[in-house]
Amino acid sequence: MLISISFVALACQPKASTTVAVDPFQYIGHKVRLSGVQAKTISVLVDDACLRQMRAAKINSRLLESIPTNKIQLSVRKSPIQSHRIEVSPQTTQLQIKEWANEDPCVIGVADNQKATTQAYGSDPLYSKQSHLYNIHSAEAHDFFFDRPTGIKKDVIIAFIDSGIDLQHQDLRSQLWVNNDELNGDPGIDDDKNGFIDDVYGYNFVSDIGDPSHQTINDHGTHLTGLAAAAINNIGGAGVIGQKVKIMTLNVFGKNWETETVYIDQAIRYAADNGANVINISIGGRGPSETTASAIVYALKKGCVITVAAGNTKQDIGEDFYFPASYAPQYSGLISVAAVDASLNTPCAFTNFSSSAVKIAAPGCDAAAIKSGLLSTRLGDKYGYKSGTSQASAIVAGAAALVYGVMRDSSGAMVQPAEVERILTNGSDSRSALFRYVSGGRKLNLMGLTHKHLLAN
Ligand SMILES: [Ca+2]
Ligand SMILES: [Ca+2]
Repeated sequence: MLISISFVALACQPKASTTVAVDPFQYIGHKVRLSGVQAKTISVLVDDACLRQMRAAKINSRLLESIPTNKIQLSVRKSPIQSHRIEVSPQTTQLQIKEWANEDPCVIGVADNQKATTQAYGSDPLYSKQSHLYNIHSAEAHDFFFDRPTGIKKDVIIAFIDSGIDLQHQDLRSQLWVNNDELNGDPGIDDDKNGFIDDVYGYNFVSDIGDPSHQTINDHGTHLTGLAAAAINNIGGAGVIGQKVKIMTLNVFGKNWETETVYIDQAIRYAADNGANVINISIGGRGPSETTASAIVYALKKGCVITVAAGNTKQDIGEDFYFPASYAPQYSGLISVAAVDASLNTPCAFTNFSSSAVKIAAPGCDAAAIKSGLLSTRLGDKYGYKSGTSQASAIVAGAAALVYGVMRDSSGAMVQPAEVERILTNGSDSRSALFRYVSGGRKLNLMGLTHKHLLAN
């Protein structure tokens, strides 16, 4: 019995190292915690019992006079101390609030009334494992792109020129671009007369069929699509732009594991002609293709931003031509992307590089993750890890869509791809460890786009 009592007593003894939670106002003694920035509202901490006594004695509190009386519900709440909101006005300046707070016995303290954003962003169960989203400060930037009056209002269309997609994937189904004329039209007929039969969700240029689904187990396209645009706040993971986005799938591999540039050309022109705003090409090869360059120019002139993977062959693409990324310096709006580690911010071991021909870097591997990959959607309604400059490019495609959407919906003017490139690169971090790999050592940072006021407010 004694023993058990002593145990209980011991358990209740705070250890020497235990941290006691300290109320900043009660223990440190500074009543006023205002940063001095022009906040429109201030949070006032009030001792309700004190205020009740003051009121009973008909003593006025100068500070609390600025709060409507019915807003202060004395003694109905459990906590004897409550925060109240005061609006700063020409009559109630920060200086006055400071003075009044110091002289008022019922006011325990005043502090900035800070903005906070909903943490519902990234409520997707796999979100916490998507290190690349943390790396680019996706959650912090969410409010800027979606929750302000100047945020994105209409869907931005991203075309993926790739190996296809899992059209049934639960995290992608809601994100598909749909050609309604074909959806509601007749099978075997080119209902919208765009030159392609049954192109409901995109097209398969190799097999010449409307269905762009994967025809091999190479689910490269599904992984990239999820990185850029998986639906947010549902199941699975989230894309860089998880809402206000539609995915057009342009399959240029068909049943093969390799493709030819002619299919890429066709797909680029299809995207430009059928409303894509951003085109991602996470494909690479050795030689130049002037027909592809021509298609690129066509799409850029039609207002499409194009993101391309720098390649995974550890080469300097400013010295040795790599298709199509080495075209990037010639065309503003054609954005070549190298890969960095999402946890370490160092170049991924495989990444191509160039201080002149690579325009930006983004997460493409993660030393701390399974297979050093990034977590995204996979064929068969699954999720899994893959790495590559392909992945980095898809992430920049998502970021380009965010920038494009804000520019288009806040100005109403036609968005110039060169402007999107300028904003993405100027808003990026500059890292000296990346100077040899990327022009300016630039690494994608969505918060940089908001902090540097690159986009219209
Ligand atoms: Ca058609
Ligand atoms: Ca999701």
